[in-house]
Amino acid sequence: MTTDNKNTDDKNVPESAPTDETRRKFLGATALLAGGGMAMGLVGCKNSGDSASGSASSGQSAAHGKFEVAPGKLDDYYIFSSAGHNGEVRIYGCPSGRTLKRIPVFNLDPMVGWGITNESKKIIGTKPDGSLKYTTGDTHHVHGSYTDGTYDSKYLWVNDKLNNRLARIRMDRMECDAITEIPNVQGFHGMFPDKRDPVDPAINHTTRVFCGAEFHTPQVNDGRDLRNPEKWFCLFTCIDAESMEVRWQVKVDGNMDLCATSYDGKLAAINQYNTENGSVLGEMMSAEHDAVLFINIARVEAAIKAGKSFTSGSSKVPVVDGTKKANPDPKTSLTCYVPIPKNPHGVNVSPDGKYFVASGKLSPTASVVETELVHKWFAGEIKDARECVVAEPEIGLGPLHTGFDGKGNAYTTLFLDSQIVKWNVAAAIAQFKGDKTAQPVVDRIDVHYQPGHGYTSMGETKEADGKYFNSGNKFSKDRFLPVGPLHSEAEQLIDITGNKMQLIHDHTAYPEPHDAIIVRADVVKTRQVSDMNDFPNAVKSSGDSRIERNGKKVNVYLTSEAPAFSLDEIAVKLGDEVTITLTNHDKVEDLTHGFGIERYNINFIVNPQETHSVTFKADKPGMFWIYCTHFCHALHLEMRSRFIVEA
Ligand code: CUK
Ligand code: CUA
Ligand code: CA
Repeated sequence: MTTDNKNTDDKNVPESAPTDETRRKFLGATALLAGGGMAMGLVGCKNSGDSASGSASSGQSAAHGKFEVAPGKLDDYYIFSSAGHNGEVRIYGCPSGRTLKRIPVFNLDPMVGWGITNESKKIIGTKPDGSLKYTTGDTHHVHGSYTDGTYDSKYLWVNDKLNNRLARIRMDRMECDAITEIPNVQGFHGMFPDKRDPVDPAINHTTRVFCGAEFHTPQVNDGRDLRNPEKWFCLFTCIDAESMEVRWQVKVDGNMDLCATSYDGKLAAINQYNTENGSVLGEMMSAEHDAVLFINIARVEAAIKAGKSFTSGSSKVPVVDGTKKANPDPKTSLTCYVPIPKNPHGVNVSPDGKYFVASGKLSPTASVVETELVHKWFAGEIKDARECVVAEPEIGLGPLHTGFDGKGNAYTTLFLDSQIVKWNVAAAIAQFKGDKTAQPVVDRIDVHYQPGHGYTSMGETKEADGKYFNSGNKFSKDRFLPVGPLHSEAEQLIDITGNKMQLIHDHTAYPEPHDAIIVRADVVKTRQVSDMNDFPNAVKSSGDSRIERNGKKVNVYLTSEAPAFSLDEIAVKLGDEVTITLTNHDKVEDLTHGFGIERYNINFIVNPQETHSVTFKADKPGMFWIYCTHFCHALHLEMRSRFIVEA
């Protein structure tokens, strides 16, 4: 129990949690059960001690009060988090852990009308009959656009592992504005934007987004090779950051899990846990080493320019061959496969750009790959790609993801040990070189329980500031009030400013977040009131309110201004196809109106100066109240209109 940071001024904060020991024992006894049938889970939770660090610091911290964000005060950081199979992106405040916003992306959300309005349906994509092509997704990784090695507050991107799409969120509005489906892949998991152009140093911002794919599939997946895994393969994909069009793909050996990019813009790296190309568990765990795959971006684009590409199926996207067989000479190779033990997970870049770190997952090690040596391998100056590994410290069981503090330390989540381990990269390199006195592990802290991702404040940028580490835990068990079989997820915020890590607090998260980034609040510039001109279908004045008929198609134009809609009645005929376009004329920040039609399943909002539209069939005769669903005014309840459908 570390209490050197305790705030004795705050009497509300307990100095220690009396139940802490109980909790750890509880975990020890139940870890086997929690692991269920998972082979990894059976290893359970070692009550780890390390000669370099003594026993792990644990449980509650008296540091909590120091980080309290008092009422009326604002957080110092945003956390942009994926939501897993809920399909959305979430924004938390840091250090408070307060949920600030949920951004619907691949899911449906009646609060904002995502998947209901015509504008959102167009972004999600529709079938010829106008219904949504997909209504569900699985988000894992959120990353921001870069300028000069740090966030520029323009875009966020997030992957959909389920339906293999990349979505973009514009950060001024914190809304999804584009979604691209990737051809010929399944299990699109890792995603990372580039940080600058690989050839033109003047382009120092993100212009590409890279996407890995975990699952091997038949190429083309049209019914051929259904049970011939030897013919299946994975494609690495590059998507244009602005147009969101797929630029190119690379055929690779093995699979692709997480993704990271170098600060010089030249490399994308992906950890591979299935270099065996196995299709069942035993096959995927058979090799001692898998790999971190490095893609040489400039060479891939040159090969495509030179016409050395092919296409697959109905996709027009150029594909080049990045397999080992097709690239025997490092000096011209599109790819470099650096051997890493064993079924590695995660790959993260140190803020100085010098190292890529991948965790062993089934090996208790983290592997440090030096960027410069990868460049040397591509230059033909190194024979064996394994020589790019400059450290491989033993850090604990089930290592997954690593964050950095910008001071030379790495923080890795240990899924099986239920710990975060802090280790020093330089010490790990010295140890690897043979220095027996070097002790890479600096500190350990217990988390509750079994962390997946962990990430540091600004840690994916050159401005990593070493203030916070957030641990995204996969099991919460006894940490919160029970709410039935589906538990809340637990995220734990850790103070990493000192030599020893200090737990600040737990906050809940609706299942189930994966990765997130912690972004300094001053970096983020949002626009709080829209410009009516940004909406091409805006109803510019309440005087423009009208109902237009064109055969069976009826167009309704109206406005909202608290506490009234501009039309008291919207009358159509049974069987009409009705499009309602609503512009909110209120200019006051936060003055949002909702638009719901009783029994017609229509429900969306318009924020100040925004326009949205819905199209539906008037298939029930009668009088249906339209009402404002979003509390806006003392006369909010009176803010109504009527939808009349004449038989
Ligand atoms: S993966 Cu979740 S623990 Cu989808 Cu980022 Cu590593
Ligand atoms: Cu408008 Cu409530
Ligand atoms: Ca493997």
